[in-house]
Amino acid sequence: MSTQKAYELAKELYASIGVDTDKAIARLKEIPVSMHCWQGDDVRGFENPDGDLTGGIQTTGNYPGRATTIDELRADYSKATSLIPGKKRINLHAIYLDSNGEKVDRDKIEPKHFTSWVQWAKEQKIGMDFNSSCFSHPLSADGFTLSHHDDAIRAFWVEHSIRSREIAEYIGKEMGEPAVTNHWIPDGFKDIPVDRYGYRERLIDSYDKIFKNQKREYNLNAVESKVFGIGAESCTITSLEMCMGYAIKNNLLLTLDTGHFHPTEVVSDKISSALLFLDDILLHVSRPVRWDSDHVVIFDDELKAIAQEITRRNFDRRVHIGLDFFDASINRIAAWVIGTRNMQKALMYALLEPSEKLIQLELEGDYTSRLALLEELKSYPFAAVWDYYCESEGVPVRDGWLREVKQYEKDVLAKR
Ligand code: RNT
Ligand code: ZN
Repeated sequence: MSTQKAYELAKELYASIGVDTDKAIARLKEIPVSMHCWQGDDVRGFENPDGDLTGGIQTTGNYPGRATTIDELRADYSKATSLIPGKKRINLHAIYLDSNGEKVDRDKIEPKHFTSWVQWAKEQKIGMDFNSSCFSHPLSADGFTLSHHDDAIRAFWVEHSIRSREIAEYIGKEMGEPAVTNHWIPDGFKDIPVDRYGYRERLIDSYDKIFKNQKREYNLNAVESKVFGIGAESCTITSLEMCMGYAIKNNLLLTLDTGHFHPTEVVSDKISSALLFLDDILLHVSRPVRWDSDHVVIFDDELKAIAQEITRRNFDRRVHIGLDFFDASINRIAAWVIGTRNMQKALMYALLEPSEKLIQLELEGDYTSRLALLEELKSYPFAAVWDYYCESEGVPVRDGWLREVKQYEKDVLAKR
């Protein structure tokens, strides 16, 4: 059956429960997903690509064909985006600077190191987001950056973070829409600390210096919480309370990473609370497997629940969707395509709900109908709508994209 024909049937069926599939598609088209650059090269960047990845995060696997130059990363990234419908944004870390081979330390980075990225993003017709990089550096080797007890080291990371914020403001100004900049730090203790307060007090002092004079018209700053890291199992300085408290008080965004909580906690339950106190939040959609393992995002119940929390109450603009996974054991372009398309698929699934009707049933206390409808919706033909959307966006339908990735692997990746 043609994709078009399947869509017509699905459209009719959804219309019978009051869902307009054309409207759902139009809305999905406008929801950007920020695709992280770091899936393409195992979080190495171009400042010191042969250095170790530190900061309590880890990529495992050695699938061949990793991008090792800016040109390779850009080529791989645009191969991936050519297979993904809708609006995309590239999420860059500061260590992906283009310095023409010159060694530029973190406290010396400038907008000029990112002009070629801006140019490229414009050509690609994608948005841009940014991140400070407070890891994989000799001055973060003992596990502390913005909360460091050594004033000189702390000042180094404050300077790096201020420059990152300013670069992001330059990017937002150039691109004509604000960038979203995430500030994640690895700071934490392997063993039980005695002065948690002191470290957190210093972190606040650093944050105050970094965000003073922030220009929200060009860039939105976000602080990312985390429950633990490798080597920081007993205490992370950026706990949820720290980041949420600071964000509320200082008009920042809170970053909720799906891998940064205890295994039975879910981000889908946190979005509504955060949005009652904050204008915007940033998501790092990932897939933790027993720990913050950063597996590729799959189409699971929690992903759908996150999408539903966004769409049911029309938080499309207040929730900035970023992805954060890094799997080096499979084709990296496929990883991007699978994870990003799954995020969009989950949004499509959520947009095809009769949300108002469900909310009404809940208010009436008719939990029987609420459960019945939610369960029946699971076997409605949402895939026919998704396929039609892909076709109308000019990207491969269903697994058609895989052939292209395999071909690219043969033609390009295998020759690296
Ligand atoms: C680490 C955080 C952070 C990083 C990226 C590279 O635990 O999730 O977001 O994954 O910034
Ligand atoms: Zn993250």
